[in-house]
Amino acid sequence: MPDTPSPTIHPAWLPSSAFRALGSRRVRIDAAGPLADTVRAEVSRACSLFGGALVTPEAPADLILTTAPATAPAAPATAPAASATAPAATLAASSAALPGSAAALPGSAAALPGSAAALPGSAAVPAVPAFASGSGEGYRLGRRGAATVVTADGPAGLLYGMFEVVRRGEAAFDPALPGERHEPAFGLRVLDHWDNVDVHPVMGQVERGYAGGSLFWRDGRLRDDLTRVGEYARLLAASGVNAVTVNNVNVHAGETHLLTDRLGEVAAIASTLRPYAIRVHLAVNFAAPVILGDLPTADPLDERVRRWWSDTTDRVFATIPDFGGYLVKADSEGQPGPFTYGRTHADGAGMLAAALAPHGAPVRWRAFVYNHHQDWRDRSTDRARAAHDHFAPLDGRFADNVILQVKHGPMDFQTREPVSPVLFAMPRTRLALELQVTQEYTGQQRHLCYLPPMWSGILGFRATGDNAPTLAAMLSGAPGSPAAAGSPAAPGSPAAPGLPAAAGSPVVQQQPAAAGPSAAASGAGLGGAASGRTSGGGVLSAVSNVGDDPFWTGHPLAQANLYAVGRLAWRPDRDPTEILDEWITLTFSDAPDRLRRTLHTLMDDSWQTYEQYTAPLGVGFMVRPGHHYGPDVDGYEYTPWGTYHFADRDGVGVDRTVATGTGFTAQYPAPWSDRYESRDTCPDELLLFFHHVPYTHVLRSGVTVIQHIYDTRFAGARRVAEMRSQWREMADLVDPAVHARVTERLAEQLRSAEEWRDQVNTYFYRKSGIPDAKGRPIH
Ligand code: GCV
Repeated sequence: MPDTPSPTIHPAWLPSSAFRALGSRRVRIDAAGPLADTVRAEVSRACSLFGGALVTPEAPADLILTTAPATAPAAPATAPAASATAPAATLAASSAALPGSAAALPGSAAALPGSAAALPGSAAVPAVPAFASGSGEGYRLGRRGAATVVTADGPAGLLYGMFEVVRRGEAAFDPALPGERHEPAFGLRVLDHWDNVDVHPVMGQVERGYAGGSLFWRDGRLRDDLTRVGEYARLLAASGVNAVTVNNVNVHAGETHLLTDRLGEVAAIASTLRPYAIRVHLAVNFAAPVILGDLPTADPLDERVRRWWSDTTDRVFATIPDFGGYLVKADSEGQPGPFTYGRTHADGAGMLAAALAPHGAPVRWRAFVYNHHQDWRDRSTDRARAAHDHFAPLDGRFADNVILQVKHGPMDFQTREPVSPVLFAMPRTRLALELQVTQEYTGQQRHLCYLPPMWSGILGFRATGDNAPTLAAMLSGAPGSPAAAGSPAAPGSPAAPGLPAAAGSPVVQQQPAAAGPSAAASGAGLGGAASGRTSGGGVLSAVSNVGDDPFWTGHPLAQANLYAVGRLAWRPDRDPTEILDEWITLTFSDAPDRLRRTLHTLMDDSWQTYEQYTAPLGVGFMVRPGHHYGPDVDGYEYTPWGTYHFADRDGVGVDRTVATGTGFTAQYPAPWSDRYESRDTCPDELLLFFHHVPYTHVLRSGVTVIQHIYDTRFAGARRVAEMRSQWREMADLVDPAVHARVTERLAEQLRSAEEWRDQVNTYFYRKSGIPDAKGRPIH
């Protein structure tokens, strides 16, 4: 069936108007190669709209985009101003380094970053894994004479620097623009798509997708028209993402063939993404040698199986020379894995790592492994413990190009969870943090829920004490980075509304005072060292929230979540409110103050609002089984999935203490093991995650657990009603289509919030028999 023509596609954070400042200037591009061509095309499109011009090296320029010679020393902070009219050396970037060009990429392993030669056999982890690092992504931004100059480390940096100029608008041309060095904190910034090629009978085209069909696949095959994929690449590059996984981690039978006979479809996507420096990754089926290879086994230690993976991987790279790597979900929720053969996950991952190593590419191996055949009566089995129990003992046994990808919390992308202890338990293993942009448990893009405040708390968590490095610094291999120096909040923070920041809790350390849009990225000047950051290490992955919906994300305001992932991957210590502000400026260019203020009012605290009317105090789930939308307090309580809240007539919560519970608290290093162990020091917002407490337990806020449940449910639903009225007032300031879609979503959010309020309140009223102290109606 041919693709149906798409309705007008929303430009998201790249409307033409965002290019006004750049497009009205004289712009010189001193670089060559495919990515420079992309930049040239962007600039010339902008200039044709706004009257500027691409100029020759001899002509005066307002903006110079140039690629620094690889061997050149960093320009000093106080470099004497050079004439903007002086011809800069036109640098033909080395084709071997051009991620934008398949043709330019040699098949030879030696020429690819992170080639096998660079992979030490030892288990010790170098600070910056070469294969995780996009090459030449950094750039310097500053003034030279009368011109603004972007001096990029390489072709990708040129692209990122150009988008930085777009973001800054007129401010990029301020004669007082300070010199700044920009580099991504995370080298690999990847969006994982849980897109199925064949429409799955239960999960549909996109598993946990809330924005229509897949951008890539439709009814069992690659879409005919990949224009939209190209637009997506452009948006992602402008936010700072550099890789995309094109299929679901649950790799079904049809999708397994993408690795071999359907590889051409993946190559077509790769070609479409490449002009924006985005590489493709593929989720692969551990049992592929059996399904595709006519082998009787997928045993990772069997020579035939290893050869099959090695030959197959060689063919992948022969077809897609800049292929990014594999992603694997093994022995999890029914997926095949090494346990079938009595092998470990280090054995399984090691087999794929060996196949990928000659090509300098990694396998991301997911740590989401747990028993989904539990019995709620068995209190000794705790799903929260599972990833640590499985993987921590394997630390040091993973090959050097294995990246263990860990969900941010120990359960499953709940609205509030502590940070997964696996992230601190494996110092000799490369680890990736996995976030979920698609709002599976956070309102499914029908509810407005701006997630970066949650992500900032995770990235800023200091596992071994208040002065320890942040998680972001640990993962990005930059303990001395600005990310390590100032932290936003820790897990369980910012404090949930109604809960004060507790003394001795992980809650809230302020951003460094100077954390303006460019503060931490700014060094004392232009020098790379001045930034204080060793960049390029580490991996930040996130499950995409995009589909073929005209607004990309179903809820137009959910675009902000997608935008923010890339921005946080560059600067994990950015204030989420600033990122939101930046997104507003781009998306609603020329937004009057009234609109900007209202968007902040609606979005800044929307995650906490969502938390207020859904499952309380970190206990999680309470959603309808299967699709996970809407309330069902006991929906998962007696199922085998291990997601229990254990509410009874006396109390609620999961006892995960060492003293009397599952012992999960011991998986954390001190001081968190101790803080979580005690009810007195456990942050209130995570209390029910770690403790089973009576309804009359008094929180730090001074109210009882039961009263907190009532108060926050009422407050959350009331807040959504206010949000709806506030948005109504914006009708004259917003594109009618956007206004209508958000209006419709807010109506559903209010209906759902009231349903949550009533179901949760009535459930706990009936269990506890304790009435609301304020006498409000409980339905
Ligand atoms: C892709 C949760 C989701 C599943 C998802 C799984 C995972 O369990 O509900 O849809 O599967 O996480 O992350 O693998």
